[in-house]
Amino acid sequence: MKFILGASLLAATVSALPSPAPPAAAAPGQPRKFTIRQDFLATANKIIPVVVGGPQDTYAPNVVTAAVGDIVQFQFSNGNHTVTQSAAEAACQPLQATVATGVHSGHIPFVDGQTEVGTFNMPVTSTDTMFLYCATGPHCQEGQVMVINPTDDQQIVDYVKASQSTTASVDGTAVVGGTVGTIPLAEAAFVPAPAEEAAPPAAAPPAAAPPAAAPAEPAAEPAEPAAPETTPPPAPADPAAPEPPTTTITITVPPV
Ligand SMILES: [Cu+2]
Repeated sequence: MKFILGASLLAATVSALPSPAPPAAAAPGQPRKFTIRQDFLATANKIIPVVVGGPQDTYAPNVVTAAVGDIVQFQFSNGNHTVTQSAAEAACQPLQATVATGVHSGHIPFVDGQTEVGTFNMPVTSTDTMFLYCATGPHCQEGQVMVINPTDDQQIVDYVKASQSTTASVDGTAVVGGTVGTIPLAEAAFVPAPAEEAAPPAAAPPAAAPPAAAPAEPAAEPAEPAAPETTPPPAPADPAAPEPPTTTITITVPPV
């Protein structure tokens, strides 16, 4: 009885402490628990991956909602692409030409066999809507654009249409608004498309050998027409024979 009473008093003392009172030391053999603060989770910054390029020239996703403090991590897949900011009304044109803070990642390639993935980590410093495009070749005209923090669902649609109506893109210059880096391919948000098989096309020609065998069969058929060929020779032989006789006749006449 004394032991039970003592334990009750200890428990009452602990619960009366003003501090957060972490669960009293776990009894030997009991699991140790910890708690995630829900208020912290609600405000924690996030890393938001966006896959750039691949078999198609795209951003995936092409619409992102991000809070100040989040980091949009662009991960560059197959091809050679950029993340370049434009004004809403100037698709495929670098904002940094007129605003020094206009974002530009520079051109970041990815080829088959790479084990590292190029990244551009862009901290979100404002919830203002951002319009981004790829400045490589005709990618912007092909619709490789995206919007961060759109005010409505129509903005990405209008921005894609605007980009497709342009005739050429203008490249950015300096890397601005983020940090270029790499991550292991195993940690990337994408699995690269299988490499194109260059060998099969080369092997295909050898497969043309069968066609060679096919011609062999037709060759056997011509053997039959060979017989008709023997008949033509006799024909020319006939005309040759009559000619010699006529010449000899004219020669014998003069002497007489
Ligand atoms: Cu591109």
